Amino acid sequence: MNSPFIYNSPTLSVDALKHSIAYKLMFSIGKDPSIANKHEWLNATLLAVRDRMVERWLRSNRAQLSQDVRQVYYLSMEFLLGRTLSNALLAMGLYDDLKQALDDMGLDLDELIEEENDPGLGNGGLGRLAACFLDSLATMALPGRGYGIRYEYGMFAQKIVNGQQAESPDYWLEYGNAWEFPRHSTRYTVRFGGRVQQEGSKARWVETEEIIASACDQIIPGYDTDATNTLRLWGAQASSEINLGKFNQGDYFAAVEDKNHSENVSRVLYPDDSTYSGRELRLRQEYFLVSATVQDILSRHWMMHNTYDNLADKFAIHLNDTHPVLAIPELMRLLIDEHKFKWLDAWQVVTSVFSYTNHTLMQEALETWPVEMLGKILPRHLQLIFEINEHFLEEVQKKFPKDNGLLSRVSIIDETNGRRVRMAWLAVVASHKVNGVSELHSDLMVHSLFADFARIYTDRFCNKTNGVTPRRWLALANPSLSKVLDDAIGKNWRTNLSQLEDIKPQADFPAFVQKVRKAKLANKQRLAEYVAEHLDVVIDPEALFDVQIKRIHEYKRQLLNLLHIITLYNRIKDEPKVKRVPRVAIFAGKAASAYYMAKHIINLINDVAAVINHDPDMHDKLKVVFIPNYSVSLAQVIIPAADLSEQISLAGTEASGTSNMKFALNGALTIGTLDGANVEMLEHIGEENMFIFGNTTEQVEALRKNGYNPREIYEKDEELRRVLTQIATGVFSPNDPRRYGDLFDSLVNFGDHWQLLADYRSYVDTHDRVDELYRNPDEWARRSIINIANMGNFSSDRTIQEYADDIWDIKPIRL
Ligand code: 26W
Repeated sequence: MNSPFIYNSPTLSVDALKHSIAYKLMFSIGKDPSIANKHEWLNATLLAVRDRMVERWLRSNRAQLSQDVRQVYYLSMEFLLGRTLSNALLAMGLYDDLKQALDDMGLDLDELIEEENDPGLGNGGLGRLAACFLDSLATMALPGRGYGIRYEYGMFAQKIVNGQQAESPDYWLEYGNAWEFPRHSTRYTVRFGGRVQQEGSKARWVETEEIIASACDQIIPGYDTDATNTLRLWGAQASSEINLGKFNQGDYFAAVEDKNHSENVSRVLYPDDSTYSGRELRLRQEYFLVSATVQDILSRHWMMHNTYDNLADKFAIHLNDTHPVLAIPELMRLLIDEHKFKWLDAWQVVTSVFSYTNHTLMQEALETWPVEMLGKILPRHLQLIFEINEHFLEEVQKKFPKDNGLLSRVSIIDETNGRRVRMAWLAVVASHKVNGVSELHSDLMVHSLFADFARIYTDRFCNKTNGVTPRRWLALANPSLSKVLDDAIGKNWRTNLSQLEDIKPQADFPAFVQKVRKAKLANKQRLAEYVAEHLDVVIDPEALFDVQIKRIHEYKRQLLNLLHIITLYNRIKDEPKVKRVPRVAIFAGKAASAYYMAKHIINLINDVAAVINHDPDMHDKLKVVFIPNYSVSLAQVIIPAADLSEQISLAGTEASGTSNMKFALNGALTIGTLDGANVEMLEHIGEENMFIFGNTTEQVEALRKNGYNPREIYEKDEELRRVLTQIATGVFSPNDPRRYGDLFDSLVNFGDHWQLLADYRSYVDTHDRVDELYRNPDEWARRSIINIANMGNFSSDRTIQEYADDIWDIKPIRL
């Protein structure tokens, strides 16, 4: 079966695939083909495809071991991978053969692909970035592994009920997960609680409660290469199946409860991005991830080298935000308590292996743990953190003896706020590199959040602008545009995105422009079908698709978008006869379950949609849709269909954004503020080809400092006043006219924290320019092509190359 000949010959490959799918169905799933359902066929197919990848995987692993290269371990509480089957087929070039094979068996591959569940093991940008990075690492044959948690429940499923978000649990493992390899023998004990017993200078952590972390591996295929990496996810198991003591005392239920308690650690993803919750279970999850991971890294190192003397030469550990920061004291603890390292030697290792990415400057998202809670759950780690802090403060004191106040500002322990441990500070002190995710964000980082640290550590901070993988976000998501590109410039853009520049000259050739337009139209039709089927709303594929899809958050300003839509509504109402550019405003995104304002905004979007979509005057001019349950797979359908990409966060608040890149890569034009990576996109795309509006970071700051009076804007701008009054008086919620009074107040009376009103006029006027351009479809398409052509820089391959060179010091393996 493993003769390369089989894979080289299409017919044999098709036959072999048919054979192995049937074989898997019978012998792994245990089902008769005549009665198997779709899920069973899907699982059989996944297993058959996986087999074809295992060989590469083993070869890759063997090469990594024998070449003994430096590795990176990427620690993240979230990996938002998206569906695996289509991606694996793309990576291996197996799509056509499999389609044929399934066709011969009376099955439809595209239907099976849609049947696969989309594991939502992340909240948004940060988790998806981790997934793009894994894809790039593998594709570039860079030795790296991801480490995360195998949550049983991912991001909640969102439904819209009476215009409001309703959450339900996402048990993504319902039909099993054919793709993973449980590693029943790769298990580590993770301990919590207890106390520290001092024996001379030696500390012993005793009387702990124990949980088992058990590994589950996923193959991460590289595109068009043998190189294949691993994502290892940890699941929690009770250390003894049930508490035998309690069981023997006859208390069966208490015994089973204990088991459940332990296993809760990997039960569910925290569905909150950007507000820190400080809950004990979250702390346990974070420690669970890092303890199992660091033990695994050390044991693998020992297996390969039989010594711990060369740790820092052999691996780098990357912290995706502060969530895995406890890896720092955990590595210290293991080296000192278990492997007899001296404190300073352990610290030397720590500061050479760790690096950390910051993904947000927002105060409310910064993790700090109460000293008391940390001391209760991880007493030994708290002790080590105090020691790290002492060493660090001593060093600072020596370097800046005269700076009063510096010590308390940089102390890892925040004494001003009921004694808390500042995780970001710990990350900065222990890492040799700290990076932000766009030039603007990295700049702000060293001038605001980490300003003191930038003085202390002058060459620690750097920028690594985010990127996205062209495999999933162009080749997979947009087959029609991919085909146009392949015909024009060949297929190599998949691994060398800068080649897209070669389409530039064609932007002036009508034939090429027509092809690009046709591809876009096909994608818009695909989305229109989805909307018709799932929302029962008819949208016209010829209309301008104006799209904002991302987490619902006040700083991202979905509400500003809505103010513009209501403005359009009023204009149409006032002059129904005037010919206009037809528009469909498309929203999608989840709100954290405890985030009142975000949920309220979802409600308003749906209320506005109901009014507009039922108004005959709006009929072919304006529609609003909120597509529920946003996910990676939905993004793959929506993004290629967008004409206009809304990237309208308040300047200085969005660290980078990554959907901005995905949209432009798929030929949408951007309307956006000078925020996050929009700034760099502008540098590449040129201002003629982007719609930039609104205040800059400096202007936002100035308003904050010198006083900002939203009420004045409200009173002066007649169109705006009308819109806000309508919201406040129940025009969109006639049965509950006061429903949005608080939204009105937050904007007009309570300071408009995200400065929507300050940017409203320039936003609306810029949208008028959008309309004007859309009236000229060829010119629109030409600019869209210029956008695509200039996106080369925003491949995650570029980002990962920079991490590999400047932070991790890793090189590709030879295969
Ligand atoms: C502790 C709660 C919590 C959970 C998640 C706080 C913060 C987060 C993340 C940092 C939120 C996040 O996903 N940030 C996004 O990261 C992307 C990848 O770098 C950026 O493109 C987005 O701008 C940033 O908001």
